[in-house]
Amino acid sequence: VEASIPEPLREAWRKHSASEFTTKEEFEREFVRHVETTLARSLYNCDELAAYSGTALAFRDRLIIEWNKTQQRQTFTDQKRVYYLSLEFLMGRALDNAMLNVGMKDVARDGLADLGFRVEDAISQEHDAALGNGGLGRLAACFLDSMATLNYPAWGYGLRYRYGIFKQEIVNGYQMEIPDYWLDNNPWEFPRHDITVDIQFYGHVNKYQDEHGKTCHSWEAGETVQAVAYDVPIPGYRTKTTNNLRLWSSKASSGEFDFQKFNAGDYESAVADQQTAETISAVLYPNDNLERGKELRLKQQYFWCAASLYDIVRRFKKTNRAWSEFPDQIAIQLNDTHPTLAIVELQRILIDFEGLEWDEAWRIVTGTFGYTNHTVLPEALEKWSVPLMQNLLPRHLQIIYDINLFFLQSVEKRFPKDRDMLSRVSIIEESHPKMVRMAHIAIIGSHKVNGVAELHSDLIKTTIFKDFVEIYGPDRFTNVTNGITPRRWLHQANPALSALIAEKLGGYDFLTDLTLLDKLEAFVDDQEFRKKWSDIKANNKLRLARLIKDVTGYSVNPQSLFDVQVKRIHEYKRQQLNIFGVIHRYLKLKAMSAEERKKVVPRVSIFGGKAAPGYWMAKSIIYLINSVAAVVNKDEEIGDLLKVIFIEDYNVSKAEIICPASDISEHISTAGTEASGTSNMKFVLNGGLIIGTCDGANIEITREIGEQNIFLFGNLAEDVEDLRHRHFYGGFTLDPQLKRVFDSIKSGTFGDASSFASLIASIEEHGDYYLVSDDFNSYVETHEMVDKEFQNREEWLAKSITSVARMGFFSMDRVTNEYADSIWNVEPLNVKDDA
Ligand code: OX2
Repeated sequence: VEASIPEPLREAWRKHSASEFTTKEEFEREFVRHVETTLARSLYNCDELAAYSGTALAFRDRLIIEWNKTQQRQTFTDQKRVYYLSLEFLMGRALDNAMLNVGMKDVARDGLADLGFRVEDAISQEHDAALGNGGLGRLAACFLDSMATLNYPAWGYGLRYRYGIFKQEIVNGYQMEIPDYWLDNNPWEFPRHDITVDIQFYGHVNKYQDEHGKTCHSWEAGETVQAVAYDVPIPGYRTKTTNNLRLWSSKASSGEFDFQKFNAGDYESAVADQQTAETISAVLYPNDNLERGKELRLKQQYFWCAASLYDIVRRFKKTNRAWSEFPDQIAIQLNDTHPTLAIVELQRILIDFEGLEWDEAWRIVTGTFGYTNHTVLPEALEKWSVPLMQNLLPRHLQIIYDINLFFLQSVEKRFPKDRDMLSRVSIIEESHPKMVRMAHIAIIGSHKVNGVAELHSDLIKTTIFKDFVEIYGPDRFTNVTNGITPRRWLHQANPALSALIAEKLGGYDFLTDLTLLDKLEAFVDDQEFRKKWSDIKANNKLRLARLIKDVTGYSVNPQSLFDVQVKRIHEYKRQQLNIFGVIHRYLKLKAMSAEERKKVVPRVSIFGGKAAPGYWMAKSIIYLINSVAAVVNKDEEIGDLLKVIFIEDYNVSKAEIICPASDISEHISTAGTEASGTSNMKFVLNGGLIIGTCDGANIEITREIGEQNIFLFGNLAEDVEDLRHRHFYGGFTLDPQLKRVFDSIKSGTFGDASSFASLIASIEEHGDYYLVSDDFNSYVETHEMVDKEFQNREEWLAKSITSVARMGFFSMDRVTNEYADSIWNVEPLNVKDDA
């Protein structure tokens, strides 16, 4: 490629090629240039938002220079690449991360100070990029950080939603949803108006014979929409690698903006078509662990899969390789079943357009894809109705039926006459209407299926995917326990702790090799170190107390035990168990004498998280938390002994303040329901202890840090089925302490009891599916132990330090390397300094 450009031309380009600022002066020059020209502002009207934008633009220039070089390097070396397909990328803010990853935060801080700004103020102007619901989307973001840091040639593909996850406001205790229009002032994306793909929907399939008599299919579209690429640079930490996140935006395809209508004077309806096309990428569906089968959601999925595959295939074809080499060049990872249509789309491209035979095409497809499962909850498993799919994607449905036919024929051969097995594993569920089971396509069309924590990976093999283990053998199924990026979740969120660790370990290498943290154990008894450690926690608690004051108006005593549960509100995550526990504590406090109260450890119970807008029970839980807060927080008799806080609009940037400030955090899902959890890791990595059930990654955290350093309680996953059965057939007895809690709610202590009736009924009357009553006693007792142990500050501190020292396993870098070795078969790219 290079040789095709004449030397003088290359020379001219080289001479004027953009260069990166490296000094404070250069940064200031770039900053002022952007403020004055790009933003058309001046010294006199440069406010904090403009200071943010100017800084962001200066850093963006740096990133894009490295981005260009990285893309060239990856094209020239022509190694196998990874494509990570995720409908969600919960990125949070980019500026702080970019500054830290390129190692220029101090330069920016000093430069901004010269110009009259504080770097923290500039950083806090940025709007979170919140293109995700919770853990699944944040995991995708951590992947991007790790893949770039480890120099993997990797791209993310997603949707460029105009509206991210809604903003949550609490009004009179209730959740209100405000649209999150986040794209104004977003300097981090590069529109690629030249990279577009026409995506078709609806219509019908023509069958015909080609000149060799072979039966062929062509899909005549009923509607065409255009996908436009927007690129977001992803800088690695301390490396030149800057990878790409490509997000697709929808608009009317150029042919579609109907000039006939326009010429006929029907301008309004021509514009209306345009708007219809744009709705495809308009909004992120705000459900976590729930699928609702909406047509627009299926349109989003196909739009994004088809555009991404077109792009991937186009890039592959430029290399002029044989199709059989496709899986040696490309690995595609499916983040849950949301991108499953990519499997069908690749098969369609290979047989309908490239003329491959079915078997050859299918070998390529299965060699390319890997599928990550994130849940066993039945309500989250995707199914699409056959009539819906027939209408929207007629050719894909035919291919799905063919995949199913060949698959079932092979199963039939191995398990002759096992009709039940055939109907269980069929892609098509024989219901009314018939449904397409996306997880079955994902398993059949991938060479590896993985769960996200050991217990979860065992559960999928023994429950929902048991038959497939029999069919394919255990090797198709594997576990890769989740992790988190220490760059954002330690270095960025907790700079003081990161600096203290660096001081002890002689530098920041632990940020790229988190197992080095184990060297901290040698300092557990070092008094000076312990003092600094506990001062840092105290400061982080102060920082959170200020945030609490800002967003709720409540003042909390930073000396109290900070007890935090922040995550999506969901019955299986059991925020109801937590708030019932808080009520129990309140009732106990009320019954105490003044003398007894003196011995009580003051506590702040902190909640945060969004409920899906249509999830009534989750919204009732939020309302109960706020109703309890309203009563408890103004009870003068109780004062600082108990405060209840709901932090509205929990998001990534708030998590960065909350995680470093916990004494204890709660990960208390019904055993067997939380696939992994990742905030548990963030809290422990920041020196907080956790209270949790034997669920998801809590189990492996316990294995790593030792059971003396974690507060475990509750029933085990293996007992859950039995208990549920007993609730229905053996009669149900409510835990007596929980009964007292319910009695106080029913008597109106926290306002109109009818608001909480369904919450209580789900436990008392409807079988207590999530085992709140079964676990209540153990939960309450464990909290009493927490209170006791918190009073022994020295012991507590030792636990905190020891736990952090043992968290190396949960680095996202370990996770990424495991995927690379056991699923993708890709190598990192060697990044030379001169490249
Ligand atoms: C979440 C899971 O609920 C959580 O346990 C896990 O840590 C996270 O994914 C990342 O693996 N939607 N969100 C999830 O699963 C689904 C489906």
